Amino acid sequence: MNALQFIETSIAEGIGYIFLNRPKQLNALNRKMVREIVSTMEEFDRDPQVKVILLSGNGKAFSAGADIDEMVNDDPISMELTNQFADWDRISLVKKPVIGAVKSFVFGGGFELALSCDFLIAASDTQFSFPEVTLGVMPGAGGTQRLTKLVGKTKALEWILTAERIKAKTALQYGFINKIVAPELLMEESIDFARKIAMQPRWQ
Ligand code: DAK
Repeated sequence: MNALQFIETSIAEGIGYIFLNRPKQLNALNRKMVREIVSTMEEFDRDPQVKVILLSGNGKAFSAGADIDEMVNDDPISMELTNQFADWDRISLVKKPVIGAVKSFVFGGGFELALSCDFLIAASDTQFSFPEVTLGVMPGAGGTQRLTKLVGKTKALEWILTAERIKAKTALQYGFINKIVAPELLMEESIDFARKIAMQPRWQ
């Protein structure tokens, strides 16, 4: 594995862990971090030791979205050409189940990343939002389609065009998360959930 700068990874009891690791920036996603997340997921997908992948964030928040400092000199054309979020499509090719354990801010690219997971377990303080519209752009990593598929066009369009902060309870009501847990139990409950999946018999 190449040296990882912006995420922490480990493997234990069939679970491959990925922790976003820019806590001071609320795990804002820079381009290198995105590449690290995707390549680690692909490595875990190939690794027979790993049965299930658990993705979370160090510090207070899951992720406050794309790194605004990195985007500040971008214009719409260069953003389109860089297309950093195209990498998210590679996550959907990962065959092993991916569980997202999310908390506090799950914004923008962080929300897109969460929606790329197969399961979401959310701390009760979680807020999901697409603030892109307040910056004059649209979610660019498939989140518009993933959210629409999960909750239908009516609510998805409303949330995307208003940047509303969606509380965990509302997310559960609309069925795009699996469960809500107390913040202090997020990892414990997520690991329990991951173990249930990891222990099932399977090929390989
Ligand atoms: N990027 C960089 N730094 C961030 C950040 C971000 N997204 N979010 C927070 N931080 C940093 C803050 O600057 C602050 O740093 P220091 O001042 O301490 O050095 C630190 O994290 C703590 O943040 P706050 O002091 O603001 O913490 P609060 O609890 O008061 O507020 C907040 C938390 C999440 C409400 C607030 O930080 C916030 O509003 N953050 C920005 C959220 C946001 O707008 N995220 C970006 C969404 S847009 C596309 C390409 C890209 C995109 C779309 C399309 N195409 C190619 C089509 C865009 C995607 C997005 O994700």
